[in-house]
Amino acid sequence: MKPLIAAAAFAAAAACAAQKPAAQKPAPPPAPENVPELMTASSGAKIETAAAWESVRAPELLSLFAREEYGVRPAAAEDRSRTGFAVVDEREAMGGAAVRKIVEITYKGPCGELKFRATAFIPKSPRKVPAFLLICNRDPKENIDPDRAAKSGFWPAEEIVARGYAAIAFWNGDIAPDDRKARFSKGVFPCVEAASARKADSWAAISAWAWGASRVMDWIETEPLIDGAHVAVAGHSRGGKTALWAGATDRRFAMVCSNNSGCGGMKLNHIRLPRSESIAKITRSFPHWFCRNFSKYRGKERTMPFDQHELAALIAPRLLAVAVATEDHWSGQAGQWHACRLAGPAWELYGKKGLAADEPPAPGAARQEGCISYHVRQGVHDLTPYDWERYLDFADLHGWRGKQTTRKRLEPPRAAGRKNKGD
Ligand code: GTR
Repeated sequence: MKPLIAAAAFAAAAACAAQKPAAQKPAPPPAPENVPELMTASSGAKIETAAAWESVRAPELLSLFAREEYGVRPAAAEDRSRTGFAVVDEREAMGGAAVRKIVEITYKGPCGELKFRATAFIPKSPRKVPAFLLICNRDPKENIDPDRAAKSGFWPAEEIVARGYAAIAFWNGDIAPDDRKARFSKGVFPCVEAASARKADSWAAISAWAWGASRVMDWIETEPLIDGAHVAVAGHSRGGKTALWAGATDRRFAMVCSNNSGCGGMKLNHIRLPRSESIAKITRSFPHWFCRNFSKYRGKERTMPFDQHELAALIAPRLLAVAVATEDHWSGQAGQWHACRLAGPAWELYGKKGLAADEPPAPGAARQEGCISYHVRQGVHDLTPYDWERYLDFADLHGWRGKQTTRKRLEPPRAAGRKNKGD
């Protein structure tokens, strides 16, 4: 550009900028409306103690979410005697910083058999280590490569290991395809029952993926290098919805990390957030994620009898870490904040605090003093090393590395193919 033209262009741009109104503070998000009462049982009884929560309210909420949203798992899927596992490969990895174990999990269902694998990088340590289990919903070759030829910020396994935690991952597609066309004809579903047996409340993909996380946990519990009492289940987006359901249905997970989980995850429905995903949109685009019953609530977000703060409450008194991103409006950030806030009374029954703040933290900051960690990342819908750092900080803050039980000695890696106890 010639200097004269450049100067003219600059002057025009400056004039334009001068005409623009001063940047306005975004309007505060709307308040939730008509939110179902967390601490009132369906009988009308008020829930005032942890005992009443555990014997009455939590079980009824769990069955409500199963029947109306994620689907009920058939008894044959829950039958632990049908699952076995074997460490099929074990070797030193990450330049000697970790032991890598590849575990093959076998489920022998009434109608067929499913095999899938999980990869674990376990830091070398004189003590058992806490762990993060990622439900990976992205391309496994690029994101959870067991050989580490491909590395991704979605699962920074080296960094997780360097912080003293085992990094474990499996691919959701190995359990049930994330494919609306295949629906329930592949993966674990046909191993359990015939498609003709499906009902309006039958389990769907999110429930199947969460089931996969629990089967990996079956192995983790027996693994001598890992502290099974300190295992977090983590997931992003559809994986975040899955991590929440895994934590609600399986209390062995001591922490749930819900990353940008949005609608059907941590987003409250009883709030008007027009830029975010609705139940109508999600059930039309992803009919294979939820049970058929969930479609009943299309357009009924503000009147439906349950909501996602009650799902968050099912994690109490354990740890829950929720992350949103500034540009991820589709996930309804304000709805995620309110769901966490409204879940607080469940932790209070145990003399604990849920969120330790009255307002969402500024982008780049995290609130982690309570049992619910909440952070806002600058940027788009994603799971990044920044998010992982916050999850690891939260576990550190709650003493996960200090709470390990001492192990006598670090066992040398076993030969490949050697079977584990649970086969
Ligand atoms: C979107 C979907 C969201 C979210 C996301 C993802 O298309 O609308 O609910 O789950 O996919 O999983 O990345």
